[in-house]
Amino acid sequence: QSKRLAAFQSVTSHLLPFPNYTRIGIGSGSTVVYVVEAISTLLPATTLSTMAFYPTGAQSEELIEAAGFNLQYINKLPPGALLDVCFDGADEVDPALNLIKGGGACLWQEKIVATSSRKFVCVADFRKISPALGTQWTKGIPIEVLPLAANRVLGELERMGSINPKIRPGLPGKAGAIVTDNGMWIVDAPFKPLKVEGTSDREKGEWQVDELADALIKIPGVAEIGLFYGKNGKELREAEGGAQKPVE
Ligand code: DER
Repeated sequence: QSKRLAAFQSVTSHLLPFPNYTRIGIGSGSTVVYVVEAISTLLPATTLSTMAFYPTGAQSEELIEAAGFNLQYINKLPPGALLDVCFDGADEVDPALNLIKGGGACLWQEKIVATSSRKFVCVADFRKISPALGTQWTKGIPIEVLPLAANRVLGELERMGSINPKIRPGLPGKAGAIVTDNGMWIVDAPFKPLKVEGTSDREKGEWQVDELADALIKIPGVAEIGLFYGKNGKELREAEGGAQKPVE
């Protein structure tokens, strides 16, 4: 199982050798289930008892509790304090380790925890590797929006060249849109595959990843976007102690 192997490799490389780590971020999705299994399996109880685990949403919180780990919350951190490491999955990874995240609709808290960590470990098996974001993950860039503004955001996205952006519908049995852990909606915005290098051609709707990230976050009504470590990577590297780009 390639997700499980990737998870065990990541914990072996980025947590097992550092028993002095005390604050661990746990992402959302199916791969991170194996990360928690790997932590439970590989770390001795004495080490685990010295660690606190920080969730990125309801599923992540349940995972931490079910594993019997010490559950803590990011708002309890002293201002300026950082987590030692954060493990999370991704929907797509480009050659520069820019990520599309948000397939699980947890991107807002995921980005808060990821950018509050000294090191961000993206656990993604071969299926997520892509020559350009938007090539393999064609559902669109997940964007967390205020429900009131959702239609305004759709219009702005189309103006920016998004192809048929949509409000993410609820799952069977839930009429209406998906509601996130933060009471928001998700808009999925497909764009042409994103360039890592070069500049955008906005007329043609051909975007460079950092420039698109900067443009999307400015749309009124947008709370957070599911593009990680383009521009954010640069900001993270510059922030004191901020996480480097994803290491895996
Ligand atoms: O929503 C997210 O960003 C999650 O990390 C998720 O997309 C990862 O997906 P997975 O279930 O393939 O691990």
